[in-house]
Amino acid sequence: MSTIIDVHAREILDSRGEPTVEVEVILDDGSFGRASVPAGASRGTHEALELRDGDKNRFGGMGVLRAVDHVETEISEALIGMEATDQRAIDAELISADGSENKSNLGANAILGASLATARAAAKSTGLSLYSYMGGSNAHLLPTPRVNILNGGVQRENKVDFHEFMVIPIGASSFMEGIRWCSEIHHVLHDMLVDMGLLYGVGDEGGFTADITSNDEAFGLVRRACSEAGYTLGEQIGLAMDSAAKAFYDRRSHRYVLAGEGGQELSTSEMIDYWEERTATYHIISLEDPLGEEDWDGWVELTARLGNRVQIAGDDLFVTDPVRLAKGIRLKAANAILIKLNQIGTLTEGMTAIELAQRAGYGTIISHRSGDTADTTIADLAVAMSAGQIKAGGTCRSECIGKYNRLIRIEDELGSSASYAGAHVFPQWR
Ligand code: 2PG
Ligand code: MG
Repeated sequence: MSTIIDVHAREILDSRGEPTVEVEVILDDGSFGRASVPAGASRGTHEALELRDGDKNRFGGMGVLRAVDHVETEISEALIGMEATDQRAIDAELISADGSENKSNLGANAILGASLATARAAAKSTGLSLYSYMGGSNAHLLPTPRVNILNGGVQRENKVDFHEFMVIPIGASSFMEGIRWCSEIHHVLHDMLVDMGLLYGVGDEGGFTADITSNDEAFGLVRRACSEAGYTLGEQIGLAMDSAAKAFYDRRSHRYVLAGEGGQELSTSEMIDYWEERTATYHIISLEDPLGEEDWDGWVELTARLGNRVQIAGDDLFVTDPVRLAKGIRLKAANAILIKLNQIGTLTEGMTAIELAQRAGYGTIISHRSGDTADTTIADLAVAMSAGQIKAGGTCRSECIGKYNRLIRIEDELGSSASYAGAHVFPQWR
């Protein structure tokens, strides 16, 4: 048993060079925990509030000094003296110190930093690896990664409507083998794009950005990269999409407007037809945010039509919120959820969302954000909760690689006790 004796915070930079919150927690036995908080760019409307200073003279208004100050005052006062291993009590205290619906008083960035730094200090104090501290002695399941390979959507410099094209090594026998396959495909796609004169560079999540003029061209390039790398689509590799449909949904006309389809404007049912066709043609085994975040009827229809063969994951739809997830479960909207701790603000609430999803038979995907840091907590969380899937960006850029490397180390540490989730977490597809 060790109590918190000190809580500190500072502003550091994230992978986009924007400021973010880093928190350090010290316990009376000398244990130390540090955590930093990521930031999204394509965000759900219902996410918890990320507190920014708005002072245009610093970081163009993106500074987080107010959040840092909240950690050093209100949060520190609330947590000092508390037992660090009592994570539920810690998080309950953080939620009550904030007192708002969406963490808007102290800021979800301040709160999450404190929540995770406490978990890290507590794990240190117990002498356990973070995943086994959070998940117990049976934590052994390495997640199947969904690895970003090509970017479009709001980050695009091209006509590709969809935010992320991902490859999933369903047929690998270990996490390490799976990540190797993805890295090989990444390099093949790189060379293809260079040869074709299409490469712009790498996007925020580690996938390539390229001079591509239609969505089908993008699907085709990814498919070709997989086969040129020597992998069979639908057997060894499945494709996954995060279309982040909010970005191309016109709220006034209720139409999906696709630049990469010659400007076509599709109704919800036509958008579902589109996904039905593309999932079959390109071996897409998982669709994330295929429809807008308030198109609940559309999600229900899509799940009824495709949900028996495709994983349908809500990110902006659910925003890691157990309340929105419960609505989805009731309506039979989607069959999987993205878990992003900063969408909800505490470790406990994130774990609650995971448990609720698992009890309802929904898949769980632990996810990074497009602005991230070297913090690798999500890798441990994926193993701790037997989540079965992780999304941490491409196989390049240190903030992405750090999470995959952490999983490589966990797999190594677990030795013969480790299992790889592989295709088992896609029951719809098998
Ligand atoms: C997503 C994420 C991560 P962002 O939409 O799933 O790729 O992007 O962090 O910008 O929301
Ligand atoms: Mg998403």
